[in-house]
Amino acid sequence: MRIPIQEVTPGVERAEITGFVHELRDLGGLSFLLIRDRTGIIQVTIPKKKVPEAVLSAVREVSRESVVRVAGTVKAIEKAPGGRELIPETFEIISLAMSPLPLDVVEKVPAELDTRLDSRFLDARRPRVAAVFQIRNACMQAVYEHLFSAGFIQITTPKVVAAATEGGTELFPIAYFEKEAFLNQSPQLYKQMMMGAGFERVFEIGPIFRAEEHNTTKHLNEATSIDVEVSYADHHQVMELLEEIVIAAYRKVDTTCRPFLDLLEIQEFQVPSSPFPRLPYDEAIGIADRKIEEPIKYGDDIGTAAEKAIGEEMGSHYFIVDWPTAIKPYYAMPYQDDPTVCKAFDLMHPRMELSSGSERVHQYDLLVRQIQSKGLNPESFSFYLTPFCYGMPPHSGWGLGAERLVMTMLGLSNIREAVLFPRDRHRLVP
Ligand code: AMO
Repeated sequence: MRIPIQEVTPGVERAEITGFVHELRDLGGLSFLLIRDRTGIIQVTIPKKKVPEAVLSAVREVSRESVVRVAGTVKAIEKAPGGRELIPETFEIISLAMSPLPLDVVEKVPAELDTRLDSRFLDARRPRVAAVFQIRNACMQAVYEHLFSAGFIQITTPKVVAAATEGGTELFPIAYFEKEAFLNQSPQLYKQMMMGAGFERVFEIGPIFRAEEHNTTKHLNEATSIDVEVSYADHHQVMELLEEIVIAAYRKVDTTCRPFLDLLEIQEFQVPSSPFPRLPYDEAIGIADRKIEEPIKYGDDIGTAAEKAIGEEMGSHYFIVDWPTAIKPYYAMPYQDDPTVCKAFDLMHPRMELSSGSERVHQYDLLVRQIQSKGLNPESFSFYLTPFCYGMPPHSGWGLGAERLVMTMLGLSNIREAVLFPRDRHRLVP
């Protein structure tokens, strides 16, 4: 019976393993193969005079990255990876790999990201690449655990929709029978409607689609958003929840992903500590104004240069709070004493924005006015607005980009490294 390579320890007598041929070396009387499965690598040593002829002919035929099954005796040997080797009695080629490979899995030949993404299935066989996705998995596990244990209900909302969420731009139109339809930018309207349904605490982890034209290292056209909405909570309370979730993800990686962090050569992995500073928007603009060349003033969006300058000053995770109402979406709740400022926040990593959220407008009349003030037509939002007429609890929430969380956590230079099959301006395949 096949066992994971990691479980073949020097104390085991016999083992059967399956995996990919990582490396092949022929030294005359001896052949060495490294076999890799998702748990590790083992050396298979073939003393040509001592193994059956069938083993020898299979080894002569096999190529790198073929899938094989090997069974034999285990010997402790210091020099081999894991301090053991396998001497085969049987060697079966399950699936022969063609040569040459489109991509070198052992990374002796460096490859451009584009080439790697074209052959992602091979790229992801690289332990260092697989490590990123193991870590992403640990992050998502931490998020699920935290939300489920806090009593959240996971929901699934439509990705094919009739209207924009965040305003009229950045939408992908799709063919939907005889109707006009789009890919959803955010579950925003649906998660808010579920507050109207009395669910009180919902979350959704799913794709969001943004038709951003520019190709950057931190934008995808299809991203994964961790979306949360909470009734009877104000913006402070959901900021605390967001902080806890980010810390829970870091902590999970810190405690369960050491070998993967080692593969990525991340020696110093720091779990951020709470509370994250709350930096008012006007102070953030002040910092940017002092540090960057291009002019920036109150009411402007915080662009990449400003984001970088403020991030350098802050040094670790922080929130930008109290945004001008004019530059946040219509659903963000204005302060009563100064409606030009709203209860919206962005969670920032020093490198970039990770999340935005707010306390929401839950009063029908105010919401309609805010939609109009953004130059949008309330009629196209009637399905969303109706629940606000029949008893809507006050509520708050946020959306956190899963890829940006992983990218900033691991110091990846390009967001595409944190997605298996990224979608960008030029990439629709694989
Ligand atoms: P926002 O549009 O700021 O807010 O998106 C929330 C978070 O999602 C991630 N994100 C992206 N990641 C990669 N590529 C993209 N093109 C991209 N767009 C967004 C970011 C961002 O911070 N409805 C609100 C959330 C809310 O208020 O609940 C929203 O969608 O990490």
